Amino acid sequence: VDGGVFAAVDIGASSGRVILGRVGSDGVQLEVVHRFPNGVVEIDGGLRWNFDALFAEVLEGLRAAATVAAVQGERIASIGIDTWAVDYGLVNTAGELTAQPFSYRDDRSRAAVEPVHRKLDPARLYATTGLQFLQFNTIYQLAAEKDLDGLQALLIPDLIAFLLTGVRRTEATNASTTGLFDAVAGEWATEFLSALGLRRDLFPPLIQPGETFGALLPDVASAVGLPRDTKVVAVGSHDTASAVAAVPAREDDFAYISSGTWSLVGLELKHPVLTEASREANFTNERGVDGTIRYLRNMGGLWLLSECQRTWAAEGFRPELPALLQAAAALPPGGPQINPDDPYFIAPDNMPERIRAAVRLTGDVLIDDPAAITRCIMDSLATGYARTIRDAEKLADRSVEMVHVVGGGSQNQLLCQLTADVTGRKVVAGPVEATALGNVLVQARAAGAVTGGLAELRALVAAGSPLQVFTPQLTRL
Ligand code: LFR
Repeated sequence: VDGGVFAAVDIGASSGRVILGRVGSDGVQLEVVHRFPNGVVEIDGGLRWNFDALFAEVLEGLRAAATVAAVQGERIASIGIDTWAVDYGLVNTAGELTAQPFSYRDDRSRAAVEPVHRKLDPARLYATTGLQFLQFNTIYQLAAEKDLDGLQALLIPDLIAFLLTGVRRTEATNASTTGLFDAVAGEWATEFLSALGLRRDLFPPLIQPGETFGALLPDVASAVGLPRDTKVVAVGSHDTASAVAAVPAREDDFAYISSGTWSLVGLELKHPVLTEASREANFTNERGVDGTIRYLRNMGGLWLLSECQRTWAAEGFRPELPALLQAAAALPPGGPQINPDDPYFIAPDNMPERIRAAVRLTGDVLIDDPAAITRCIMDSLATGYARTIRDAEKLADRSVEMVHVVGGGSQNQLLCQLTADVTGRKVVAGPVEATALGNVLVQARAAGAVTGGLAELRALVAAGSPLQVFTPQLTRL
């Protein structure tokens, strides 16, 4: 380990940050230099991301990073970018963004599913892409576009990289979430693009994590106060790819839960599982750093709770999260549950009532009380995690002893304990900032500051992060 300072731009569905990562032999120290909110907004009749505002925050964050580094006498070796997957912006030949990008939570892609499946049978799609069916996969969003003439689609992190460097590329881990990517070949599934009447160059050529996009555009460099030769390096630009790269596992056979807005629950494999059984169970084979496969299911996540909190706040009730979780933990086990993966919960609107309605459909009753609703979400997530891990083991013919929880949800003690209880496995919680760590470590390796494979990167995470272990108690559900 040679040391070095790297800037990570990490934007999630509810917030973004620019972080300085200092790499040393005792791990990675992160310093958040800029934090900003994010969320879907209603613009031009659709649920979209306010990308212009996000990009302004990225520049603000890089300016802050440059200032902090200058004060410390440090040189930022490179910049890496990760965000959520699937979504894209459309850019014209002049390089201008033609509209604020749609969010995967917008409903327009739903109507495009059937027409796509009439041209490309879901079984055929899965056999090549290995991608789980989600109505918002890029392939369906693109099918809902009216006019793609002369436009190029840039996935959100690639769009940021393009605006910083002028270089158009599609980072491979994120490309694997489009539904237009061949999971075995690791290349675009061009036959699918053609079948849908999409140009082969709709997306720019691939770039792998660790490769360089290019140096900052002169205007950008001077605007943010960084040297002109500062490079933007591709990382696992799909946030989940970066998060899983930083799971502090020492063993080979582990399950992970990347816990944030979503819960991404599954295993890391060397080869995709493309069987019909796997398709029916709706498992995905997303590409990870170093060509690994993330075999997982997208499960409901803390979106369910944060949306409830948003509704409660609008009603004048603003409980602190720790107090809410404590009250939920004090409730007796065996309460009502929902299926947290139900597409019914994707859109943002009165979540407490929708959860209660879902419980009513099961013939049970969930009282209109924040603690009870919170407990219902936690129980339902833990039960879902256990089911998903069991399914993954069976479908991939593997068995795991340990469950690693990374991301924001690793701080949720109730959820971690329930997960240990219901799965009957040891749960190792942390680090919270796995995504940023994965982002920084892939940059550090590209710079030669760190050597080795994922095992070596993970050992550095384990060395530098406080982890909490939860052992299974008598099942409380
Ligand atoms: C998590 C995530 C998931 C992806 C979802 C939508 O932040 O990237 O992996 O399925 O967001 O893009």
